[in-house]
Amino acid sequence: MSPRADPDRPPETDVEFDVVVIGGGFGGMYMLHRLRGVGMSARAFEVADDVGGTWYWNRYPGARCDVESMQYSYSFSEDLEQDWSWSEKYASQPEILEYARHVADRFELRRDIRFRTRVTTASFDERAHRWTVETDRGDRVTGRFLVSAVGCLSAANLPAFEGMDDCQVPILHTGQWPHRGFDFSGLRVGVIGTGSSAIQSIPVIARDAKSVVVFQRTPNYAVPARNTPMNRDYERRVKASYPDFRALARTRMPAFLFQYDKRSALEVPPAARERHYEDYWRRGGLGFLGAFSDLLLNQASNDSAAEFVRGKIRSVVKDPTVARLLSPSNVFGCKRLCVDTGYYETFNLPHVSLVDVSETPIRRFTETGLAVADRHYDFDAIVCATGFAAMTGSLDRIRITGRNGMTLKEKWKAGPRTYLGLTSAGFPNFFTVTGPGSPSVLANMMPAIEQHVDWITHCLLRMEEAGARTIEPMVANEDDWVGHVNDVASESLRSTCSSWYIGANIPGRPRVFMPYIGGFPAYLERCNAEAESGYAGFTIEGGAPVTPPRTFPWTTRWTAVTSN
Ligand code: N01
Repeated sequence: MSPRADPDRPPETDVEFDVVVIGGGFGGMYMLHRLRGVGMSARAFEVADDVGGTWYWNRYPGARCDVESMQYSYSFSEDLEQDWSWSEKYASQPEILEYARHVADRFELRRDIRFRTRVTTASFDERAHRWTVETDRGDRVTGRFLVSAVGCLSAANLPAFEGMDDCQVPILHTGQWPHRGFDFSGLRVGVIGTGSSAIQSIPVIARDAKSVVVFQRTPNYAVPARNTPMNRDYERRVKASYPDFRALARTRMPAFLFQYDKRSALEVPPAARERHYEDYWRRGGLGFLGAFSDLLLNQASNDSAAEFVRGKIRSVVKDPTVARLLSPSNVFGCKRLCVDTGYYETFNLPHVSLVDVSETPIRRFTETGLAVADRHYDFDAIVCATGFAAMTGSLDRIRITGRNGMTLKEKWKAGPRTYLGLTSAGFPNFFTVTGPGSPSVLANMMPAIEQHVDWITHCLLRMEEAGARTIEPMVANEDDWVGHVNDVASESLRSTCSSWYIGANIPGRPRVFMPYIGGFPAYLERCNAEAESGYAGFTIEGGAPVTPPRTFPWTTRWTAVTSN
């Protein structure tokens, strides 16, 4: 019987591991694989009943990755890279989940994962120098090291609307979609939100539904995906030189390849600039942000791109009032740029309408629908595409206690404080994969995950070799890093709006730009330098001096760890 099919497994108590891993998404899976490769014992816990993380939960109609399939995949195994074949330029959620399952099968990862299990507490025992981890299934295990791979967009944000509990209409959240699917045929559907999840799902829901009413608080910019079936010739060419292709991608700010123009938008005359935007629009995808180098740095440049996209919205949406409502006025790309397939066109359909709730918010849920201002909307289903408590939401749900009884939540109450987005002072032997303060959501997640996991694995090996007990960052270095993360954020127009990047979507959260916006290459160099210095930015207790890894540099292609 596979571990995931065992709902009645007995709790594990008093079992010791080298490493306890939280999460069975792409981060947790690769962490397990690496640890196994270097002979360290590990136990991973995962809430879901299978691997896949974000791609396990986000099963809403139209869910799809907006990083190209050939780049949104693991690079650690050449055989895997060569064997797996994507069917489309941008993979759909079912296909990515299938890929995750394939990886789990291929590397036999499930045997070290306990599914349907939520980690509730993790406490560092300062005398034993070990983490004790407890779960909602009664497990109590210990690890010398604790690695969080809980994901950045995993804690669903379901706003507490009044009357929700009494609502008789099915309420769905895009990030917690029912696994049996949901049939919208002939139904009156309300959708709350107009972020990426809504923009992907609305056109698909509208195909079946009798009517769709979209409640929009803030319009978002969306560029066309231009998804196509996989071009097999392109696939062959990439596979013929995959290592070079990946290495090149790692030299780019977001760790994926796209056409990037080094000029400022302002140095190009208006007519030529318009043609240039047209060209990028025709290509589609997130690469639109690469049309000029200063779109996120210079307000006037940004305005030119914003106006171009608003012009596109006006040219597609027939009703001028609806077009105006759908047109954002804020900084282009400040909130995460959305990638769509037929989103704006959907508002030309007679059974799709848009309700502006920016001035008059949704007042309450009722038994049969929603009340906004003095109007009531009857629905057969309500979709909340209302996003996530991003970056720290999943960690906040676990009581993580470090030195002197300090919890991580308490330490981070004014905003996350990490060194390199990997570690946090006062929490020895604790690592976060794609945590706040790392490029994470601003980068292609797959290389971001691989780089973190490899860095952590190298570090653990060096610790083992030196016989060291604990490692944690020095407060001064953490303060410097937090300052640097803030400084680079303040140079970008991305820090200027109420986005989930700064926690603004959740009432009461501190407003701090959480991901590292300095780019993947600069970040990689910093992490390399830290390791090459023998982890000079850390306090390491016990054992001989910890030596740098032997397999550097990782400048363009870090070396996989298979032995020490
Ligand atoms: O969530 P969001 P998402 N009343 O936070 C609205 C990734 N992702 O799930 O902007 C009314 O972006 C809210 O309004 P406002 C990607 O990184 C990737 O769509 O706060 N409305 C907003 O419109 C993405 O950025 C893909 O004013 C309320 C919406 O709900 C991230 O996940 C696909 C409200 C939430 O938008 C999150 O995207 C999907 C309220 N009380 C997701 N509360 C890819 O393509 C919230 N809203 C790879």
